[in-house]
Amino acid sequence: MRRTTSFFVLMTLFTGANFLLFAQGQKDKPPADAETPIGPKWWPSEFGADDQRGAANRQTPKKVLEAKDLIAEGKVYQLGRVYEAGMPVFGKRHYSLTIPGLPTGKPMGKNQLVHNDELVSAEIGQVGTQFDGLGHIGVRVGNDDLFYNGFKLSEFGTAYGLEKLGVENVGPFFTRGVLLDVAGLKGERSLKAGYVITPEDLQKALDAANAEIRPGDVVLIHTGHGFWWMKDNKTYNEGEPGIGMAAAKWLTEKKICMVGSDTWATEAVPAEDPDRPFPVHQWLIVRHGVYNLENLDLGELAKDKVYQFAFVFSPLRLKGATGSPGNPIAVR
Ligand code: UVW
Repeated sequence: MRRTTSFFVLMTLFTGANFLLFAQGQKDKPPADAETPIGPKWWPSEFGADDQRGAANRQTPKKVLEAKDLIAEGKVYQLGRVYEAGMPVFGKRHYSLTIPGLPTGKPMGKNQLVHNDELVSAEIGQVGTQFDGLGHIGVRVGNDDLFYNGFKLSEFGTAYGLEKLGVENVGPFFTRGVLLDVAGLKGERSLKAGYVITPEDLQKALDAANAEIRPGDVVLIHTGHGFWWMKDNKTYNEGEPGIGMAAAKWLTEKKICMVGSDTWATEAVPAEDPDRPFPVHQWLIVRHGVYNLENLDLGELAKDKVYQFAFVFSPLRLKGATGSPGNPIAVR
């Protein structure tokens, strides 16, 4: 009798635990009758039905002055990676720089001036340190690919660039930056690939930094995964630690303008739900117009425990492009 009772108690606990795990996995999934594969429609944007700048609208003169107040020593940190052949890239993207002719321009005039020009071929906004613009990520809904503000790719996409949401619309960022050192918090050099950073991790890192996040800030997340960049590109590319959906929601509730990380996607890979790749990209970029800055070098900032700083980055004004390369800086 006692054995039978224990069996039922165990079965009940097992079923209950399974249900909880299932419920946890399901909670971020849109219901089967949702309007789109990522839930209810997300437009018009809070910045207006015609808006093309998303959270860049949170860049104001006030943010510049708040950022200026964080500069105490004048020390500048370069957060951009070197663009070079052989750097890790996503999928079949490529990067090549050549200098045809060498010198490209043969001697000119009595002063015999020579010059070199490089020819770069790459998915220029989507390799190396890269700023994901609002034309980068969308959602297929029926026969349409819908982007930020519900704009349809069929109406703004051309073979020579995007006629809406191009990165030339974004403008510069000069704002408060906050570093959340989750690797440091966990006492690890680098978090494991697939580790899903939670809101609790972010809150603890924020508390440890004795910092706060304000609307219009840029939040950079140090996972330590950048350690592998150009040391072991296979490991770097195979997967990565990063934020999950709950942490993404935590960030967008704070009305930040951009999140970035020392990884190639900022979000956990493999994703929490294997049937839903890169859901955080869609949450940030498509639904909220919040930008994503990838493949950053955050090692020095983390080593020096610089948790609040002035963040400066001006995406290249590449008309119709999906993103921008560049060298963002942190100044303290
Ligand atoms: C994709 O484009 C899927 O990823 P990323 O923005 O990380 O390059």
